[in-house]
Amino acid sequence: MKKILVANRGEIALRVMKTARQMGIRTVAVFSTVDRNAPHVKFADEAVCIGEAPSNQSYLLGDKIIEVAKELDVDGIHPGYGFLSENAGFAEKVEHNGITWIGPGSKAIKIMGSKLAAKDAVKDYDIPMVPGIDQAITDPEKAKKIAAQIGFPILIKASAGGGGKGMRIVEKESELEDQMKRAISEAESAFGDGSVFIEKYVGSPRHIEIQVLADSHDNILHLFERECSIQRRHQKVVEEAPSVILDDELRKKMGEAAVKVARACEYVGAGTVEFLLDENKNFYFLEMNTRLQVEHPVTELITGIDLVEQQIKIARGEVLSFSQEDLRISGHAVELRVYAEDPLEDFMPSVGLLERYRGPSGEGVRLDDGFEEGMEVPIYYDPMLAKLITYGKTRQEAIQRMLKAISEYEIKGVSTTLPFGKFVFEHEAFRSGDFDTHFVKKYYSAEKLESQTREEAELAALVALKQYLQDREQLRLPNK
Ligand code: MV4
Repeated sequence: MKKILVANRGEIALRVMKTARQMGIRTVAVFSTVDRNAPHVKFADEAVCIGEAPSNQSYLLGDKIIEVAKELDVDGIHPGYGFLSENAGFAEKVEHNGITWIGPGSKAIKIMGSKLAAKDAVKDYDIPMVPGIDQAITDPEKAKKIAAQIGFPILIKASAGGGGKGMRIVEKESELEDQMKRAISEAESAFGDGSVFIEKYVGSPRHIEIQVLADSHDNILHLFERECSIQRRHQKVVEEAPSVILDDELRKKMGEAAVKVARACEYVGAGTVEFLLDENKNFYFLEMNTRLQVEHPVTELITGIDLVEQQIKIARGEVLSFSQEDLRISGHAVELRVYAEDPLEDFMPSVGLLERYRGPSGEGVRLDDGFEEGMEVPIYYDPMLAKLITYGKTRQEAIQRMLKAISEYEIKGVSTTLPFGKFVFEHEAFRSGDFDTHFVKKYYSAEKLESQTREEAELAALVALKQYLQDREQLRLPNK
């Protein structure tokens, strides 16, 4: 493989190209008109404009991207995350055009794109699932019978849904029929597929996901877990590895279950198997993400494995060069997603000019970003500016380094979630490890952040005043 096209933008496009270059592979960027001066375009060996700013006129134009790849004699296409990364049709077309798809087979993408198909695929593999049904349901009377069996509250989910879209909690039977009708029509209009199903609602779960790697020679490994419970409206904000809640025994069990899920869909490449973990540490398979995830760096830091390098090697048909026994967790990593959003204004996107942009650096600090000072943050794409990742020998050290890095990060011109990140990493519930997916809803408010910031400013002013008075004493400055 001599040349790779990265069908993406921002930090992940850069991230992929950096590994490709290290491997001696040439890189091709594609870009939209607003991204013409973006870092991923400057970094690439070659770059081609593929259209206007809106994604559906550029980064989602699969045929156009394949055309560019063929013109430039590209050997492989890496899709990053989002955009075309989980589009089975695109993966297929890439391969049909004689280009290597750096991702899983289209069959696995298709299966995991449907929650019901995923349940069906794994049903003979002895994988724990939330009590519920594995068939689409439309008849409210039948739904009532099933709900009575599994017990309220229940959750109605859309088979084609993802990221929490189309989910409805039903507390009691009298609400069921109405909620089901709404769920079906919502799923119909949002995904063009009205299939919904029912599960027992797990009230206070943690969200734990397992990284897997599978080569095309039937070897499947797991690279342990990531704790992703700190999220806001299904948008992850803080991730870490390992999770404080797993012991070696549970880690092994969940890792083995994840490997079975990958086996069930004949997975090849890097993938993530999502689980819910309830208060009694029972785990349940939720879904599988058939792409490289945003939060992959925390896994890289604790395992020492470059996941993009592995993706490329697997796509080249190589055999994994290590086994499960070779893998160890070393140290602890935490990640903060830095969004151009205002945490004091209900996380409203805050686009504009990056008047000042200086990232932190130092021991145990990794910054994956795709912006530079003087750049405009475009309104057309995800508002994530950067991922700040810190590593330490212990969780405590990783968190300390994170707080220091947050304080050194200089961003002016747009509001960011940096102060929100500081709130999370300083919070007692986070530090003690006693939290679930309701952390943000339960503990965070703009008022709290504001008063915390005000108190700190007052304290800083007092410290400065004290120092000033002390200095004046010691210097014996003339008073009048
Ligand atoms: C659940 C659940 C509770 N019980 N399923 C949300 C996104 C989708 N991937 C699955 N999700 C959930 N499924 C049952 N049976 C709670 C969630 C959920 C959640 C899961 C992971 C991370 C954050 C979440 C936030 C709210 C709800």
